Amino acid sequence: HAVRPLIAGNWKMNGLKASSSEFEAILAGAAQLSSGIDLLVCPPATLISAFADTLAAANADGKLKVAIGAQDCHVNASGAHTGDISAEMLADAGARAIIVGHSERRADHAETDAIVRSKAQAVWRAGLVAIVCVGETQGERNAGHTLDVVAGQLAGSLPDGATAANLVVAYEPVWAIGTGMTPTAEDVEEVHGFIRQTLTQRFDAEGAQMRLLYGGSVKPSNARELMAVPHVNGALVGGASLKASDFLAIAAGC
Ligand code: G2H
Repeated sequence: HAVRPLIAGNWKMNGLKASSSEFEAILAGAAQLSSGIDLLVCPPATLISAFADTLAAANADGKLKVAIGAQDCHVNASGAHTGDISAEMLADAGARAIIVGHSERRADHAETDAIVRSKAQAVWRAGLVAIVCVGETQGERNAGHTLDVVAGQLAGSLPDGATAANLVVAYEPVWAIGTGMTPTAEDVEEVHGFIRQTLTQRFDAEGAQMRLLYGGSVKPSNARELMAVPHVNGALVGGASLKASDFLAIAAGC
């Protein structure tokens, strides 16, 4: 059966308490969307608790298919790690999913595949869904190494025990992030088909059902084409997720 689409917004380091009005606009719009699609909003950690309260108040009947997520976590549950936040804390604040291994974390914080794998396990330990990001740089693509790079990241970053319920994989070509450039539908199809094959080989029937998101400069004007590509089961949206109308327009095109 068909894989249920997910549109996830990654707010990155954007958003203050005043941004709750944008989140309320997302909730209002979500009520008009098809019930066959899931939305996830990943604000900065400072806003998770407040957004979770807002969501709970707006969704007493459970009809809105909207959840709150986080953008990163520490590998440990607690301890002497000044400034870090654990998956358990994010779950306690109201997060239901955590992005791990975003290319900005890999680049800015030297996160290796092994670290990303440990973080994904931490996400599961807290009972949440791990959204693991992979993707090649421009140089790697130009050199023809895209599939090798993605294969290495999948092998190194995904723990054993992944299921369609606890793992989402996001393919985000690094050169397409925040640049306005996107791969062609054919290029996305090649990589997503390869990821699906790899996941199915490793995780059997679960791999066939895992959600594969495309990320990198998704906006209302290109979402419909990208979301129609085989084995694209939704999007991880950065810049365009900050505006409720754009985020909702992307979801409507899914
Ligand atoms: C890729 C994406 C969200 P943007 O990082 O994860 O960001 O849509 O701004 O390219």
